[in-house]
Amino acid sequence: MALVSYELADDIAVLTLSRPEKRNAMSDAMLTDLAVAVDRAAREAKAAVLRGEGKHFCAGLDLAEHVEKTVMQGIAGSREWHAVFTRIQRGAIPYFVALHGAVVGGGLELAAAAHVRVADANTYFALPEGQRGIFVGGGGSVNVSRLMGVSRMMDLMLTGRVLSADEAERYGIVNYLAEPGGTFEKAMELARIAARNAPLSNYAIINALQRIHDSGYDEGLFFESMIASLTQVTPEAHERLRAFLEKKAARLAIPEAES
Ligand code: 1HE
Repeated sequence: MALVSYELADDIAVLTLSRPEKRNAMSDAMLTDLAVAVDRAAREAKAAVLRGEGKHFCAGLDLAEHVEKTVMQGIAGSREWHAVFTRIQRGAIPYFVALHGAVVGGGLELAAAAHVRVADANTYFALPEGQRGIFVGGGGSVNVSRLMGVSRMMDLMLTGRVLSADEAERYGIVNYLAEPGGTFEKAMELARIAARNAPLSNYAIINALQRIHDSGYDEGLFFESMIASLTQVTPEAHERLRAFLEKKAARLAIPEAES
């Protein structure tokens, strides 16, 4: 049985970490199953939702598999996480992650590789690598620090502090706080919205923005102009721009002002 189950619902791939008895701890076999599901989603879906079965999203690296490893085995394992998570982060479609319960260690690294994170009040976050005598290895030093900042990440790793969902929202980890138990529905709603975008726009958003941010000012602007032009010349863009001018496009959903 796959440790990551896969369903396709109206162009949305739903990937579920399915090892609840071990709190969805990421074993080598589960990482392999995740890669298979991610590659399938890239072929057939327009957006994806990632979630965890049971009480928690993910308890991080399967520590049972990592008691005795050589340095080279450790490096190879970490590079495998990077390879799979990169297929999410810089792949073909946007990922919305529905969080609940523990989002710990490698679980937070996985959530940080997705594009939009939804949590509820019962979700909590931690990086207990220091307590376990190890270090982040699933891209966290790059991706988690980008979201929350290096100083906050150091604090979490040094102290093992557990962040609440509210704090995680303030830290830039959480994009949306849903009703308790409602993170999957919220993530699906967001994925359906994104799936209606032009695929090339979505591809540019998930692949170009971070690269531009990482590059110099001049290179960033140059790169942006190329992508802007590339998206504009597609028939899909012509059709969408014309629909707006002919007043056939959906209007912006402007939030009502609070009285
Ligand atoms: C595990 C793991 C795991 C649970 N590897 N087996 N991650 C951590 O340091 C977090 C470790 N886990 C926990 O702190 C807790 O399990 C939770 C707070 C997430 C959940 O608590 P709870 O009470 O719901 O579950 P539990 O009773 O602690 O665990 C249930 C079973 O899952 C139990 O196994 P059992 O055979 O005794 O039933 C646990 O041993 C097992 N389990 N978490 C292996 N992580 C790429 S580098 C990334 C580096 C990291 O991720 S470091 C952080 C690792």
